[in-house]
Amino acid sequence: MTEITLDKLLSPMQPTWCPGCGNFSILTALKQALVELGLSMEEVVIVFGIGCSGNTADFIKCYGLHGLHGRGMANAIGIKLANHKQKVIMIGGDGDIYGEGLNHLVAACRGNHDITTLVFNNHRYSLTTGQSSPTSAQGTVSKSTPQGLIETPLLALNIAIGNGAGFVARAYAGKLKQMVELIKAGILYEGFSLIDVQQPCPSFNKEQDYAWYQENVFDLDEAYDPSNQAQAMTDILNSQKLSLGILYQNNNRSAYHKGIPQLNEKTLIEQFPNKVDLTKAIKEFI
Ligand SMILES: Cc1ncc(C[n+]2csc(CCOP(=O)(O)OP(=O)(O)O)c2C)c(N)n1
Ligand code: SF4
Ligand SMILES: [Mg+2]
Repeated sequence: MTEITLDKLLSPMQPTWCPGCGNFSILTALKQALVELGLSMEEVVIVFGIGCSGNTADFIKCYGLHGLHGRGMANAIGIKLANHKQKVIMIGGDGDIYGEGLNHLVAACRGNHDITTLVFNNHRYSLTTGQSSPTSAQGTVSKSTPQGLIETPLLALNIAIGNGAGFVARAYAGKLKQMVELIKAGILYEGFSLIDVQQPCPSFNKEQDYAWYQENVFDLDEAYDPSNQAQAMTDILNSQKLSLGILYQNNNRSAYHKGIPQLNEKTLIEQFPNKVDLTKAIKEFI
C-alpha cells in the first residue's frame, strides 16, 4: 500500500482553469483531505463528470474514471458494488449532477450508496461557455437565456435530503479549511454524502463573484442540529443566504452495500478474481 502524499497526487499536467477559478482551491482542499485522512493510493478512486469540474481528472494523479456528462454516478455506484472497500468519490458540475445526471443522483440518495459526491456548483454550464444551469438564479441573462431565465433554481439539496442521502453539506471554495473538514467528514461517513461546493466562475458568472459570496454565505452555528431532517429542508427553503456546514446527517441509516448479504465477507472482485480480465478492454483504448 502506498500512503497518499501531496507529491503522489501531483499530476504532470498543469490546471488549465481560468485565473481566479474556484476550482483551484477545491482541488487543493480535496488533496489535503485525502492526505489528512491517511488513506492509501490503492483505496481511493475518483469518478469525474464532464465539465471544467470534470477536467479535475487531469490535475490529480489517482485511480479514476473520466465518465460521461451526467452518467458518472452510475459508474461510481458500479465501482462501489464491485469493490466496496474502495473509497469512491464522484466529482461533477451543477449541470452534470443536478441536470443531466439528476436521476442518477436521486438513485444514489435513495440507496444511500457509500459515495462522496462533490458538486462544483458555479451556477453555469461553464465548459460550454456559460449557459444557465439548474442552479442559476431566476432572471439570469446568459447565452441560453438572453431575455432572463424564467425557471426558479433547483432545490438540489432538498432533493437529496428528502430522498435518503445520509449526509448533505454545503461548502464554499473561498473557505479552504472548512472545505477540507467537510470533505473529510463526507468521506468518513458510511453512506451517501453530497457536498455542494459553491464555486465562483469569474469567466461566465460575473454576478456571483468572491465579493458576492462574502455577503451571501454564513456558517451554521453550534446550536444547529443536523439530525433534524424536516428542519434542515425548511431552513434551506427559507434562507435568503447560503448556510455552510453539515446541513443534514443521518446516523441511523446504513449504506446500500451493507444490505447485501453476499457482500458481508468479501467484495465481488475478491469473490470472482478470475472473472476480471480487462486486457481486451485496455488494448482497445490504448
Ligand atoms: C451527454 C452529454 N451531454 C452534453 C454534453 C455537453 N457538455 C459538456 S460540458 C457541459 C457543461 C458542464 O457544466 P457543469 O456540469 O455545470 O460543469 P462546469 O463546466 O460548470 O464545471 C455540457 C452540457 C456532453 N459532453 N455530453
Ligand atoms: S470557465 Fe469558469 S469554471 Fe471553467 S475554468 Fe473558467 S472560471 Fe473556472
Ligand atoms: Mg457548472
